[in-house]
Amino acid sequence: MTKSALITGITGQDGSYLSELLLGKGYKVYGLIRRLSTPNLARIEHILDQVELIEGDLTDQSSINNALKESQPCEVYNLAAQSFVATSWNQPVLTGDVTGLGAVRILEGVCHVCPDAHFYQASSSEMFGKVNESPQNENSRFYPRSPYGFAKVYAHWACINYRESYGMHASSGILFNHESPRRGIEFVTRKITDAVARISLGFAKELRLGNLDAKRDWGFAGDYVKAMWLMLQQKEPDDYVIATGETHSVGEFAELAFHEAGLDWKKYVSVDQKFIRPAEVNLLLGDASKARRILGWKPEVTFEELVKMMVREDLKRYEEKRKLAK
Ligand code: NAP
Ligand code: G4F
Repeated sequence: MTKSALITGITGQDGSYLSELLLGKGYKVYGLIRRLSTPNLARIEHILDQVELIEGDLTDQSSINNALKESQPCEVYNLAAQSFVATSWNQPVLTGDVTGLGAVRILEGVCHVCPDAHFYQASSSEMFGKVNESPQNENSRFYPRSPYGFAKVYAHWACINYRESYGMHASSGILFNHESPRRGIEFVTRKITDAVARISLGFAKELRLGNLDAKRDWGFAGDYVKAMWLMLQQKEPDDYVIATGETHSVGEFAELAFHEAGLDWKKYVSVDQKFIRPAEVNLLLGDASKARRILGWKPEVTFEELVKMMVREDLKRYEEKRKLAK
């Protein structure tokens, strides 16, 4: 029998990679999309004829219930969120509504409409925040440092609570930062690789960043969606840290990205106070040994390969733009 999956956040970075993965496995893929004045379908344009899109919003319970009724999914992946940490200080209530309560709305819907469906919650290493141990694993303390972080903690505990209260097959992936050429341009990795391409081709002269010393455990999004799927194939639901086990500073990322284009980063990068956050997560480093042991998951793309992949894709994009402009 053909398996079906509903993905919230299908138009986002992870939603697009997960759709490709599930289609490759023969799934019928449904995606929840919100109404926008201009559709945001660029990341799934190449598979639009293979997925079914259902209009709905994480802030609207009835549209979620309708999407679940229409898709009758075997698996539900809740990837939708206001996912940009910096914005969460400006829009804390919206972030709480979408990123926190949105998860509860989906859990409620699944619980009533399709209680046997396996559920995935996109939890985040931002929940560890001000870390008390390194590396962080599934038992490390949560100390969120932003409205995004505390909304994710709420959603994470909701997922555990629905599992324990109603026996739902609900799992959380505590994913550390994962990037790709499809990463939103506001996140630091893509902001850097986009700027490298623009500077290298003469479209820009400088790059302004915030905290260059913050350290992140950066992996490749294409590897991380495989872990999401693996979690829902297990007999028992559970929570898993997904990470590479390596950490690098923002400065190191910038140095390598500029180097890939033959440029010295120090000549172009400056610090702008505008990008310094009210509270910072200084260091993230994940221990994914549980995922390796139980799911058989491990990252395949290295940090260096990830940086190269992102720089090359951005260079290609701007080179094509330049050709078209001629
Ligand atoms: P992303 O690219 O920002 O995508 C977010 C998705 O959520 C988009 O499809 C967006 O739709 C949708 N969305 C936002 N508000 C919505 C609403 N009110 N109703 C319905 N959909 C809404 O995020 P991502 O990087 O793919 O991350 C996927 C999930 O993993 C997120 O929950 C994120 O918080 C979490 N996470 C990400 C990372 C990471 O490093 N990438 C790490 C840990 C956890 P539009 O296209 O219409 O805006
Ligand atoms: O790329 P970022 O904006 O990602 P952040 O805050 O780590 O959040 C991402 O990863 C989380 C997982 O840990 C996800 F849950 C979340 O949804 C999102 O995908 O910032 C990374 C670091 C921060 O320390 C930030 O202060 O880079 C630092 N940074 C320095 N200059 C900057 C900049 N970040 C951004 N976005 N822009 C800058 O100019």
